[in-house]
Amino acid sequence: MTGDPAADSRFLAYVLRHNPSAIGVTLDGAGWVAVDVLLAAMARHGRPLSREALGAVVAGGDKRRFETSGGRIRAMQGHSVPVDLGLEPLAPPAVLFHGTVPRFLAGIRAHGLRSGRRTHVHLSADDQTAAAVGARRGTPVVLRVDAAGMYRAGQLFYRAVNGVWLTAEVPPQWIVLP
Ligand code: HQG
Repeated sequence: MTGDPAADSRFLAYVLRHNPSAIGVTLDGAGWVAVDVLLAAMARHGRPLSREALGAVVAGGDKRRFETSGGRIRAMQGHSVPVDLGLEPLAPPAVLFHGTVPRFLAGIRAHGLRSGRRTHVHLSADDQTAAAVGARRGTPVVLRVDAAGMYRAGQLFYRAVNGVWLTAEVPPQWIVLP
């Protein structure tokens, strides 16, 4: 690996959310893989990572993406491979935020927020976090979502360990668009 925690974190996110077979590992139904198995597979695929470097990635800088338990590791959220994270549905705050960019607004107006290749739409508890999510792609636009209304209408919400809110989709009527 690079020894650069940000780059290591991005590569591990790719493996543990989207493509474990890229380094020949398999996730269990909840997204876990043994740390020993993961590190051996990384070394075999020309991306050796020390336990210490993995610890730095898990501790995270500005990004906490992974959790460890009983010698295993998984991504906390963001998967496209089907996993059951075992999160309990939870009542959301009245308003949640979604950061996006202007070029997606027409699609969002027409279809609402869709999870795309991920298993869930990602929502933030505050507008600054949502702005940072949108800024990954350009000038951010922050949308407000009537989470309380959706919840009353029966839609399920989950909160990942790192605080990201997850829901299957957000139909357009629950979104305040600019
Ligand atoms: C947009 C990062 C057109 C949506 C962040 C978004 C986050 C639509 C993009 C996490 C649409 C999907 C997730 C529609 C949604 N028409 N565009 N109907 N519905 N979109 O990356 O929320 O670095 O899958 O607005 O911190 O940007 O990965 O989701 O722009 O928590 O750890 O389609 O990724 O974390 O993009 O980001 P994504 P996201 P990590």
